[in-house]
Amino acid sequence: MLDLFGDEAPWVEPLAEGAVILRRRARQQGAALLASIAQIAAQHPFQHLITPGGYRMSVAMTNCGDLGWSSGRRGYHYSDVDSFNGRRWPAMPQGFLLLAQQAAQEAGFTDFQPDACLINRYEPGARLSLHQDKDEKDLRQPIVSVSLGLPAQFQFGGFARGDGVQRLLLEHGDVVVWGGPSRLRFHGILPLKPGEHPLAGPYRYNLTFRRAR
Ligand code: MD3
Ligand code: FE
Repeated sequence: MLDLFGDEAPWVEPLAEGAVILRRRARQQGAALLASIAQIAAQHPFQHLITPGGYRMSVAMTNCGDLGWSSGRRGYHYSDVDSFNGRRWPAMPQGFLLLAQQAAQEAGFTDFQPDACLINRYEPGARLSLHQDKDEKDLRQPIVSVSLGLPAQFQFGGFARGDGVQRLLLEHGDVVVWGGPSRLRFHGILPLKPGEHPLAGPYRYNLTFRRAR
């Protein structure tokens, strides 16, 4: 049934060892999460980072929490200040933290204490090429991702760049917990198709909660 009010019950889809999709898990909080994102971005604007190789990323990013992820001449790193304005990242909103901890718990990861939340914004055509997330100190800690706004095709690969990839659609409110062996799988996002989302307009947003140190 068409879910205009976001009150359809979420459901669980196991994806791979250590990886679980909590479909629509964050739907009821979608508007509140987007409002918090707007507040964060008003102080720490979304920016298109320049990769160490000199390319401008098509995805725009900002962060909240004790640490934020960014790139610079030294490569990718976590930093306690935003290089755009030299100020500390805003605190993680209570609703963000609670959602991330509850989702981790539901996937079997107790005691997840994220200290970083990377916020990605995709505009039509924006993509994220296959990569691994391994800048965090303790790779036994999971990553929790929350998708909002326009849907995107997600690529879930293996442990080497050349391994085959599985494709799946991530939609508004979908939460995924990536832990165990899945923590080091290659993954990416195919170019976003243009559209208009009732709450997010022409964008897709993705929150990733991490324990960076
Ligand atoms: C699988 N973000 O920020 S979220 C990233 O939709 C990132 O913006 C994508 O990859 C996005 O690093 C994908 C899903 C995701 C996040 C982290 C993972 C999948 C993951 C870490 C390990 C394995
Ligand atoms: Fe990633």
